[in-house]
Amino acid sequence: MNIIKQTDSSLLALGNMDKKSTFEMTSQSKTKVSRVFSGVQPTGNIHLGNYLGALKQFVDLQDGNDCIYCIVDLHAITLPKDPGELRSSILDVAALYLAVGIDPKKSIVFVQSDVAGHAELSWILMCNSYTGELSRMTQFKDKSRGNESAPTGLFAYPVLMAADILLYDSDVVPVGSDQKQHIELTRDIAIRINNKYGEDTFVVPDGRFLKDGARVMALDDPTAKMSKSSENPHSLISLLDDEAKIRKSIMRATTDSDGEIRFDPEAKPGVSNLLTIYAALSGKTVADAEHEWSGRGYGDFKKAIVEVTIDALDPIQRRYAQIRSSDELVATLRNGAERAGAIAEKVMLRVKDRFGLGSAGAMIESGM
Ligand code: AQP
Repeated sequence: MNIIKQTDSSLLALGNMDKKSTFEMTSQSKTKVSRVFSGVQPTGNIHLGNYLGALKQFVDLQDGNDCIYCIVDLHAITLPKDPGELRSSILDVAALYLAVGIDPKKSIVFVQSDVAGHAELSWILMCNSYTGELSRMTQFKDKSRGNESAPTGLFAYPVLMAADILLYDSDVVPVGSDQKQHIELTRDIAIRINNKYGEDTFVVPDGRFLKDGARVMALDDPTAKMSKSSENPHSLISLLDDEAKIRKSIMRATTDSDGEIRFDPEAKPGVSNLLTIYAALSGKTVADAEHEWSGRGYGDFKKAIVEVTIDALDPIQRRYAQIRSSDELVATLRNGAERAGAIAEKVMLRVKDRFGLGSAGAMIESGM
């Protein structure tokens, strides 16, 4: 994996600096620090899929890496969203980030629309991506199905996601496996632009997907992924669900009629999904969980999943309640936006220079 850091540059110092050194990235193979970037949409309460596929990775990666975690509110408006609900969801997701263990002293936590570079870079990338490749994105196909007037933002949001990642010279992007196609697109766009405008225009990032938990399925339909926007509340477990809701959703989860607890996602998607959830929340491997429950009944298995889920979510919910009502939350986000904005500004200077955009390059060109 590339370990790439940028040289310091600022708009103020621009006129006095050599053009090349101002915008070049320098490879610092001495340092082991990787830049990590990821985000979650404030489109509703974070569920077990988001937690096990993405958030747990965010927390694990904090030590020894340079992590930036974003609440991607610009993505949340690709489908209509009530402004009051959006404001509240942004704070909910931010509080949940901190409650699961993201430490703002170690990681940058901020709201996407607080840093203008996301939208700005998105336009530049949009001009270097093709309608054909965007039409092939399965999430667009799923979300626009049957909608004759799907918003353009729904079509273009994978490019915004590419901008989110490339704006921070990110090396690693921890996500669930539903995002594989979008990470591939990000890499394709970065490589395409690097080939045209200079190899060091963008860092080409790698996706990071977990072996277990990368795709948690809906409890009512284990052939579809667990999703915030599901209409059936019992298809998911939100991190903020109370005990009664957790019990009800898990006890009524779809299984099958052969009564055998075995990991086989093709033949037994419901049971395999429950094994994945049980293993991830109890800190075991799926193989160990399968061994533990082999020959036993679905009823007892589901009761055990209820218990491990309640045990795992209880401390998160307690921390969440404290953080969500504290004044510190907004201060943390403001501070995060400043730190993220400083990194983004440097990358935008470099990218605009490569493309010949803006007055900064013109100032150098004219010797000012
Ligand atoms: N079911 C899942 N299993 C594992 N990982 C998942 N992720 C989402 N669903 C699962 C991962 O969570 C991170 C944040 O996702 P997001 O909120 O940005 O968008 P999403 O993937 O579209 O999630 P939802 O829950 O399905 O939201 P809606 O319904 O609003 O579209 C990502 O890393 C994602 O991979």
